[in-house]
Parts: sequence; C-alpha cells; structure tokens
Amino acid sequence: QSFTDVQARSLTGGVVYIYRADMPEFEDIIYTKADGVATVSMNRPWVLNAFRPRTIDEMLEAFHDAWYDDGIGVVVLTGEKSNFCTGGDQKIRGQGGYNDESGTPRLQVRNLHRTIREIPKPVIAKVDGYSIGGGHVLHVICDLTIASDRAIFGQTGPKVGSFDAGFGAMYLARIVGEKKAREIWYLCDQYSAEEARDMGLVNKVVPREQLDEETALWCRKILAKSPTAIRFMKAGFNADTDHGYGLQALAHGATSLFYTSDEATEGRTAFLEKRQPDFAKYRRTP
Ligand code: S0N
Repeated sequence: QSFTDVQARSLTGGVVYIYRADMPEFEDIIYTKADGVATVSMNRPWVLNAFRPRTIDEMLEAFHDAWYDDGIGVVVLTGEKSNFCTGGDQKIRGQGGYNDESGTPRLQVRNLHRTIREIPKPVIAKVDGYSIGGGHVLHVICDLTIASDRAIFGQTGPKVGSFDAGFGAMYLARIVGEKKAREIWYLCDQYSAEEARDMGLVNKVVPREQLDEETALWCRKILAKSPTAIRFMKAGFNADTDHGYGLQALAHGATSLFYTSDEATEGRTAFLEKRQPDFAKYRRTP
C-alpha cells in the first residue's frame, strides 16, 4: 500500500491520504489527496511559507503525482498556518539566486509555473494571509483563486531586488489590465482581498472560517463536470498566453543574472536588515 491513512485534513470529511510513495518524505509541503482533490500546502511558516529550491522540487513532485492520478480532478494550492506564500526565501538567497542544500542557486520556479499551467486539471489557489512576491505570482497563475477576507496580495520584486517579467507580468496584465498590472509592480503596494476581487484577481472572498468549505464546494462543482471538457477548456484558455513560454525563459534568465548585481543585493540586504533599500545610484540609461 503506497499511502498512509490519516483522518485529519479532509475538506469534506472523507479519508485523506498523505502521499509517501517512491519519493523522499516531503519536508517543505504537506501533500494530501481526498475526495478527488489533491492539496499541495506550502509549509514553512517561520518565513510565512517563503520557498526554497527544495520546496519547489517537492511541489513539482506533488503536481506530477496529481497529474497522473486518475482519481484526482482538481488541485488546491495553499499554505499552512494562515499564510499562502511570500515568494523566494530571502534568507537563503545568495549572489546568484536561491541556493539549494549544496549551495547551488537552483530554483525551478519556471518549471512550477509551467506545471500549474499545463496540468490538465483546474488548480485552485486557496489564499489566507499573505500572497506576496513570487507567492503572489503562484496564485496569479492558478486557474482560480478563493481568498479569505484577511488575505493580502501584492508584488515586492522592485523593492527586494527581483522581478518576474514572464507570466508574472504578461498574464497578470491579462487579468487586471495593463494599467493596474503596472501599478502593482511599480508601487509594490499591498491589496486587500476585496480590492483583489474588484480587479478580477480573485474569484471569491469569504470569511476566514468558511474558506475550507467554500473551496471544497467549488471542487465538488468542478468534479461533477466532464473532465475532458474541463481539460480542453483549460487548454483553450492557456492558448491565449502560451506564446509567453519563450518570454518566460528569457525573463527568468534575466532575473538570475540580476541576482548577481550589487543593485539586486541591495534589495535583499535591505529586507534582511529591515530598512528601506537605497537604489538611487543604480539609475542609469542603458
Ligand atoms: C510578507 C511581508 C509583507 C510580511 O510583513 P510583516 O507582516 O511585517 O511580517 P515580517 O516580520 O516581515 O515577516 C515575519 C517573518 O517572516 C520572514 N519572511 C517573510 N517573508 C520572507 C521571505 N520571502 N523570505 C525570507 N523571510 C521572510 C521575515 O523576515 C520575518 O522573519 P524574522 O522575524 O526572522 O525577521 C514581508 O515579510 C515581506 O515583504 N516579505 C518579503 C517578500 C518578498 O520580497 N519575497 C520575495 C519576492 N521575490 C520572489 O519571490 C522572486 C523569486 C521567484 O520566484 C522568481 C520569480 C521569477 C523569476 C525568477 C525567480 C527566481 O527567483 O528564480
């Protein structure tokens, strides 16, 4: 038997399985499957679920498992302890990006974005608390977002020395419009769940105590539909922005190069030192 039964985490009261088969035990995520729904929950609460390379690797494993499990029709992406995700873990960010356990900068965010888009099943972001930076891009890329009334959304890249000029720019602009997307990235403000809903970034806002049940309801509604119809609708929606894959590769490559600069280092260092960054000397015309 590949799975271990636990009763605790079902959205709907059914049996939950924590996946443990043929892979190292997950450290950074909690992966559960129940009632046709796979749930990937980021679990690094001491950094508000910021991710490191291992977190992304584990999420990729979980998404691939859900992809090939015919019993699964919907994936829910969420975070533990009342936050969704705050992007890359600035505490392990080195000169060339986010270091893995061997000290090599290697964050497979590009593959994760592609996997969330490509998996032929809807992915629902269930957002409580912060969805910030690279953690904001994750919810943007998900098919649907259901938020609690205490969720907070926003980008931080230009403040902390990073950016996502791939789907984090283009697809965000498709959702909220060009002006609003530019505002979100240029100002790095934070937005309430209601504001996010009003700009089309969130499908539904519910009181925090109803977040699980509302998400389960949406899952049940999707699971009752034709999986083939849903799968091709997802492909059809994706087709409009599939041309962004090359752009995404270039944009993420640019981010990796940017990480090696003094300018990007100033952003990261300022965050870690809890002070405002000083970027003035880096203003120049290319
Ligand atoms: C979320 C914020 C606004 C919360 O502020 P608040 O409420 O004042 O709490 P804090 O005291 O700041 O936070 C509590 C503790 O959590 C730590 N922490 C929070 N976020 C992070 C983080 N991302 N990394 C490391 N630690 C984090 C705090 O430091 C604090 O710990 P202590 O008590 O020990 O000080 C606020 O925390 C905030 O703004 N956080 C930073 C958000 C951020 O800038 N994230 C990174 C953004 N960039 C990316 O994600 C890029 C990475 C990426 O995915 C990518 C995308 C495209 C192309 C390439 C890449 C790539 O990098 O490969």
